Amino acid sequence: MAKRRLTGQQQTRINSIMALKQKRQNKRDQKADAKLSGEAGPAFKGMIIAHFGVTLEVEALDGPYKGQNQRCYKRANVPALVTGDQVIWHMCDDNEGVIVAVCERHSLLSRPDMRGQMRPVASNIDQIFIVAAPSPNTPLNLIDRYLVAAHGCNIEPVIVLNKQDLLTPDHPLIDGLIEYQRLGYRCITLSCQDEESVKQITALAVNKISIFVGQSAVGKSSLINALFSDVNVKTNEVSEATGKGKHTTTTARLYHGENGCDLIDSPGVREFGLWHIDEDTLIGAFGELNQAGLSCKFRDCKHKTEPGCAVTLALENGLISQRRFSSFNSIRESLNEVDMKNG
Ligand SMILES: Nc1nc2c(ncn2[C@@H]2O[C@H](COP(=O)(O)OP(=O)(O)OP(=O)(O)O)[C@@H](O)[C@H]2O)c(=O)[nH]1
Ligand SMILES: [Mg+2]
Ligand SMILES: [Zn+2]
Repeated sequence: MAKRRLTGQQQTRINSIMALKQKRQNKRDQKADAKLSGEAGPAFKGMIIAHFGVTLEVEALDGPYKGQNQRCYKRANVPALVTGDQVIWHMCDDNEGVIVAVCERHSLLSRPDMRGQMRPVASNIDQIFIVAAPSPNTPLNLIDRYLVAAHGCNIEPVIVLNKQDLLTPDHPLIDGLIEYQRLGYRCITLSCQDEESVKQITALAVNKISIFVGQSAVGKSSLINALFSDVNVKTNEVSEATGKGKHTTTTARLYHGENGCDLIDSPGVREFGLWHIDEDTLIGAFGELNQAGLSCKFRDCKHKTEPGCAVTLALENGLISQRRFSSFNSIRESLNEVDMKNG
């Protein structure tokens, strides 16, 4: 996790980029307001399928356009919208829609932006598929970060190890997954090249909205392609120069499958800042530490050098792994640092 304190110059630059973005957004919102200033037709329910800088793609959920995707703007008084949002919209004379309200969200996955402000990623999600792969290698600490984020927004995580065909028998992800399984997390191993193995996803996704998250090039879009024969999402190889992905997917998009299996493909991230998470949520996400910590002598024990620390004892006895404890400490240390997201 690359962390750096921002210099004054960097902060000013980020502020001016964000101000420019806000100005553009205001202009677009004003456009939507102007559209609706005339006669507004009937209101319909819709769902945000994808979000493009200027417009949103909305699937009509009722009325004469039911099942169709409609390009829409949003009114200025409507908060930032994301894929998965349920909205109320009107059709305008020029065949463009205007969103006038957003319905209450039952869940929201967010992450901090460059300025540390929370940005929603997708809403109304029931399940997060954390996609990992041996190439580009997914560090176990990144999986831990996603597990913390999932815990923080109360969404069920599933760890998906993709590219099984590239796994060597001694790869650290294998032991990592054995440990996650032992801790009670649902884990599946598959390869997009093996149709049968990919069906494990559909079996877990019936009547749910699920999202694929993970680094660039771990195969999130390839999974969508493997699962839906009628879609062909753009995919890209790992860069030979950097060994990293090329950030092929640029916007989160929802795909409908059979049996109410809705899957959201999302852009790859290199890092997942967690400074919106407090220490209680963090330790809550590390269930084994949380459990052992209940027996510490001091209620506010930091599990560092305190006497009577049950976490230290559990570490010595091998009940908590050194790897997870180090991961916990590194996330704890990063909670208050300014992070640069460059995913
Ligand atoms: N060997 C192997 N390659 C795979 C597998 N799944 C995906 N790939 C390849 O991995 C590369 C990256 O896949 P993508 O689906 O574009 O990855 P992504 O996670 O969507 O990446 P971003 O959109 O950049 O976030 C492509 O070249 C795929 O063909 C797999 O199971 N095995
Ligand atoms: Mg992709
Ligand atoms: Zn302790």
